[in-house]
Amino acid sequence: MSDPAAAPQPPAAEKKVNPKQAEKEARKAARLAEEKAKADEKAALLAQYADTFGTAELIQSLTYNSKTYITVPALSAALVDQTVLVRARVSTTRKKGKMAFMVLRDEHDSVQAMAAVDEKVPKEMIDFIGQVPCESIVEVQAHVCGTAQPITSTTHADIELKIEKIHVVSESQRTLPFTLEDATRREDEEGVKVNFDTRLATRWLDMRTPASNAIFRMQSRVCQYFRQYLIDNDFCEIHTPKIISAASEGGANVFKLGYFGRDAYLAQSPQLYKQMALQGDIPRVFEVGSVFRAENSNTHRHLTEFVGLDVEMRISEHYYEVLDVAEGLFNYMFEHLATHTKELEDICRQYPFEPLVWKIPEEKIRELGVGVISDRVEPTDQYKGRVHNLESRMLRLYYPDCIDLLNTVLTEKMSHVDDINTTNEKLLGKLVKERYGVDFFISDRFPSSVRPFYTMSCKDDERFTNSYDMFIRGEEISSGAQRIHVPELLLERAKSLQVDLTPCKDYVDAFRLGAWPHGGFGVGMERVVMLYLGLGNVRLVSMFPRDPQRVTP
Ligand code: AMO
Repeated sequence: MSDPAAAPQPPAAEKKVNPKQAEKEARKAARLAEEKAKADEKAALLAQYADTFGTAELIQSLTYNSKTYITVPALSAALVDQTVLVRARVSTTRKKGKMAFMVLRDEHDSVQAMAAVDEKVPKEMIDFIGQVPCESIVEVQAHVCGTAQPITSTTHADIELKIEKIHVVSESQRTLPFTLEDATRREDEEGVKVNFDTRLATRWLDMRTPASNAIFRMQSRVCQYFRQYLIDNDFCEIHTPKIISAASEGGANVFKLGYFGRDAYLAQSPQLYKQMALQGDIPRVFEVGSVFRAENSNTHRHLTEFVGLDVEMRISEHYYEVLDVAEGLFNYMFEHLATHTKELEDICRQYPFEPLVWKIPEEKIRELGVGVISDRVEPTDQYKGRVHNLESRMLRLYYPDCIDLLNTVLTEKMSHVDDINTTNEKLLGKLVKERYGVDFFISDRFPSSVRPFYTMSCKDDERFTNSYDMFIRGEEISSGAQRIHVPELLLERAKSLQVDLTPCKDYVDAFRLGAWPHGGFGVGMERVVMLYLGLGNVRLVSMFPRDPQRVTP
């Protein structure tokens, strides 16, 4: 067959030139050439100013300690008339005639920066400043000036920066997913509000709002004070595995993973391991670590991954020894958290809340006949309210008495061994606040039916256990108990609750080589932060929350 491509082609017809078309093309070419010339001229001009303004050279570890920076928070009137080098975020920028203004911010603080055309500042620099996208990071060399009138829109009211040089270190996208102004608005304020999912999708932007930023600083403090108090009280920090071979809390709420051809699970709590650690002769242990719960609970207080603050310790005689530590710990934590007034104000401005009351007023103790355990004063209070001592004054109520208190308002009365649901828990918190004036309380002697297999029963009544929960503003933040340290008793109790301990043989065996009597508790870190701050959703205090609907970002 012949190749059609190789076949001789007829000569191409002479192309007719359309004079109108040619003229149009020539005009276009001239326009493009003119534009290019202008761009080249501008580029040449900008290159000439490269040292004064423009895009900063990529930071790539070429120099080291070659410049001295000052942060926006560290600026002050003491620096007036000095030249400073600041790297900060651009909050706003605006050009006004031959002048340009910017608000630069970093952390809690902001400062006004300005430039005006003069012999050192070309008009091009004013244009440049006017078009830097908000949220970009810039590096500014500036002269610090005092202000004649206080500047009310920035935290530094008495100083202003006169920009000498400005370079963009990292330019922000011009369109933001939301404005910080909108995301800072209180629920009851007029104006646009930002949907919470939208905020979570760009958490790094949301965290630039004062309240969100302060929440994560408070979260850090909660962990810091937790650690500090326990270390000061002879506790030793431990790290238990998060990949384990059997469910730690029993039940079905456990994430299963493939593990080299067999099944493994994500730890639902460090429970079994913190107890085993004690049997290795460390008398008091604690852990701050991730905890995983495969609970399909789409509520304001459930996460599938949260931070567990866990404590376990030897006891000599009574689980009250653990509660005394818990009280000391929370008292220390709350007292120290209250000192962070700047953060608390930032949070309160967007999410108004009442400060937490965790100590019963002394007059209430006398008036109600609240018992004082350390002074062996028995309660005459109708609900047998007790405190450890007159200094700590944190309320303890037996579970059955909580039911009695609830029954004063419930139409459908509960029995002493019924489980208190979330709604009634809230109601109980309200009743306790009304009667005892506190937002924090401990309830002890929970019914056996609602506690895990490792919980020690009450000697006087097997229907109840040596266990407790702690509540803030009517919501659980912690639970714990005296544990069973006798293997046979542990197996017996597990059997009666239909929990198979075969996969936890090592745990049971840990009590066969001489076991210390012990107890402890586990605290949900996010719950503490949320409820201390009176917030309505645990996702506000979890930086990148994990719930049944969310595994990104
Ligand atoms: P518990 O299961 O009650 O007890 O958990 C202890 C505390 O952890 C918090 N918490 C949660 N926080 C966020 N999302 C969740 N899904 C979630 N589930 C629980 C609560 C709770 O009080 N091993 C025992 C503790 C112990 O006895 O030491 C345990 O894990 O604040």
